[in-house]
Amino acid sequence: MKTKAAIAWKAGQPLTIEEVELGGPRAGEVLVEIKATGICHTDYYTLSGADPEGIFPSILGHEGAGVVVDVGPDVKSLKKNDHVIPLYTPECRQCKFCLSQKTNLCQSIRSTQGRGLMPDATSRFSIDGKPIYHYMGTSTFSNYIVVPEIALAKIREDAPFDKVCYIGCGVTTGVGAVLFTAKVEAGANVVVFGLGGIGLNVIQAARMVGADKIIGVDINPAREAMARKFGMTHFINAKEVENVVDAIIGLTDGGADYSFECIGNTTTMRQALECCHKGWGQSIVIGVAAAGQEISTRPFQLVTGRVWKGSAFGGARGRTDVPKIVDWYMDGKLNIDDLITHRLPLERINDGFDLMKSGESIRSVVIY
Ligand code: NAD
Ligand code: DAO
Ligand code: ZN
Repeated sequence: MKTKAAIAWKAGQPLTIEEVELGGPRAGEVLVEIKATGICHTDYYTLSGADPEGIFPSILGHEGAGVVVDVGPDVKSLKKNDHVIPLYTPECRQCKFCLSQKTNLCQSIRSTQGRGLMPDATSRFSIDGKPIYHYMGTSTFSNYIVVPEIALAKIREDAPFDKVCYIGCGVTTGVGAVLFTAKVEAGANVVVFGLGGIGLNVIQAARMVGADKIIGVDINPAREAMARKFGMTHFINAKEVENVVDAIIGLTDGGADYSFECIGNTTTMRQALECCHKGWGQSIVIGVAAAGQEISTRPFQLVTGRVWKGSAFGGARGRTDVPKIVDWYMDGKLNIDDLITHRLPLERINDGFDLMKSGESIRSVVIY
């Protein structure tokens, strides 16, 4: 069949809208009509050329929601017309990683996904017979996609696609980091570095679990009002204080119980660790730093009880946890609507990237 998609031909070039040939679902695969997709910082990271795993030409996008159109042989858990969110972190429930119950990093299709291919090592997308590569196993900048069954979360049918698509990455990454990775408890002091599409979701989850102080750090003062609306109690403009770590220690009687780095900057990663309370403070790295960068701190920071952790997709097991997060949104426990600042047709997807780069948008959503 044919599908309309935004193609990334080369790093650093705008996407172009094209008609693409899409092969049908094979064994264990599902054809999905994408109804809406968010544009995330990570799509920009790959498009910019900074991502060592970036492959071109490809169809980017990993934050979508849509409807099952067809299923291939052996698909058991999904049927035509089911509503789904594609998962860049699948959940096979059979691999060593899934069975460990210690991680959400299912590895069953990791090697082919990282090469822009389906599990049988071929691409379903082509133009004039030449392959166009998949991205993060999702490629939601295409109106129709083929995805392995294990990379789809089935969600309730009354959830609006143009809102819950954001659960495909940003919401789950921020909320999950608080609930599943850090397991923040009521009364804790929390610090969030970076008040963008991820950091604001960390803030709303910290409020949801009953955190005491929720301190936001950013260099963009325009982010303060939105962050306060989501639960931030104190704001630090990193450009206006002499020492961010000292400012946080002063506000928290010795340091944060939990900090979250939601920028992707190795300097703020160090600050996020060192602002944690001696003896127990935990710092969670969410931001993705540019290829080749390294983090550092004095080892005594760890000897004296601070803990450095990372979180991918919020530690969420996609098929199990994403439907629950959709329920929390539908029950009014999470605010997604106010974070979606712009809505665009696919033809204007490059404007969405510009809005992100200028800091004007929190989330732009493409509606098919
Ligand atoms: P964003 O651009 O929306 O937000 C980043 C925020 O950081 C902005 O408000 C910006 O003003 C602020 N900022 C930039 N430099 C700063 C500095 N030096 N000090 C303080 N604030 C600063 O980005 P986002 O969509 O929220 O993504 C944040 C990071 O999370 C990115 O690196 C992204 O790739 C990563 N990410 C990780 C995962 C994961 O699973 N770990 C998932 C999605 C995104
Ligand atoms: O299992 O080795 C692996 C890779 C897991 C990918 C997790 C990606 C999380 C960070 C990238 C940001 C996604 C938008
Ligand atoms: Zn697995």
